[in-house]
Amino acid sequence: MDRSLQWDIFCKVIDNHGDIGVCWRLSADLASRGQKVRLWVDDASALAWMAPEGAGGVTVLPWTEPLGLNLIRLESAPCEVLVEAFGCEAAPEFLAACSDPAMQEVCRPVWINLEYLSAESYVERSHALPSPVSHGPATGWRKWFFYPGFTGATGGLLREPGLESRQAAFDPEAWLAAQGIPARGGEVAEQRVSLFCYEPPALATLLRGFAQHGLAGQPVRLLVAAGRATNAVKAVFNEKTGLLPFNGEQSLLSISYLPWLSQTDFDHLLWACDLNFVRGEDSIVRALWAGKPFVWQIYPQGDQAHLAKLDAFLDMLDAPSSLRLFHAAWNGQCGEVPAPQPQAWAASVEATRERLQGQQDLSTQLIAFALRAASNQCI
Ligand code: TRH
Repeated sequence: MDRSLQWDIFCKVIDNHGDIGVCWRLSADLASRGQKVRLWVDDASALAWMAPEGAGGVTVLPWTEPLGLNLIRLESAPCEVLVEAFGCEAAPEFLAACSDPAMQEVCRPVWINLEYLSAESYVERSHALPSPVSHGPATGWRKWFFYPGFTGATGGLLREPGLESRQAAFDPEAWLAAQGIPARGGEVAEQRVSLFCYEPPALATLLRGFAQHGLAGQPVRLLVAAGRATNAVKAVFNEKTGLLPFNGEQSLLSISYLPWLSQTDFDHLLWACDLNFVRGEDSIVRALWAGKPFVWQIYPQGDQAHLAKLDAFLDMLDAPSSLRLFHAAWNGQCGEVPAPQPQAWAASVEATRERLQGQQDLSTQLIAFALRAASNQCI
């Protein structure tokens, strides 16, 4: 890219880790491509484990109300691209400062609303559309709606340069040993399964199945993510329904509980496993890039809108019927929980990954879009 822009990304943490997860990944990716990024976030606590080393070129600032002294930063480096993540509305005093000729003498920033990820068809129709702003200090400006997505007519997916070569050079055994995870021993090699989920109703059945039958007959090492996934698994074992059948010595299931990992190590986890259970918006994309069979627990919405989103995603994946059936059970749409069949699921994941790798990634598209729009705004 030929010009470095000053980006201001606004992020409100609603719940879980997807908001800050996506915003951090985007900020770090933009900065690695020579862009300057200020990330304004109302709760940065998760960054302590997600990105303990920070990233050169990214300044994290507290999104307090009002924004206070940090606004002064605009004087020396005016905002050129304003990104509101997931429909959050940037602070009005920030907009006021951007429209104040004393602070922002160059030109008004390109204003982008970065939307949620979906494979639904409305995404192509809505991507990159402008909307006039009709109230507040920025009345008369334009806001652009930028949709990530899975086709060439969308904004694409976050994919850092060099991701593929890092994955090709990755040594899973060394990484797992460094995490204190026992090597695949025994006569029959263990299948490694990662688990990042909310509280799926099918969890107890899945665990029982692993304990009794393993995964395709092989023993299972379950690597459980910190937080809700760990609590959900422990809750299954703590149930007062009596001893669960998989507590016996014959169990084919071994469990390792993980600490919070950095985003980089979270990728390593997905690369090291034979089957990945992921959830939400960011980890589904990482599971795609990992290229291993996966199951997605979609973030549930009150109006059930997530079910159409899940269907569209499975269509995009060209998922075989056993994978669709498993998703229905895992996302609480039906009671019967079939056994996971990663071997039958691998081909659709690999084909999708290859197709998506041929698509322009989100940061490349965002930068090109912002540069184009910025040159028009200054005319
Ligand atoms: O945490 P999530 O469920 O976030 C959700 C969803 O994004 C949902 O769509 C959104 O509407 C809601 O937030 C507000 O799942 P997600 O999106 O995968 O985010 C988790 C992030 O945490 C991701 O960036 C990976 C990161 N992570 C680590 O870095 N280390 C870890 O150990 C774990 C478990 C996760």
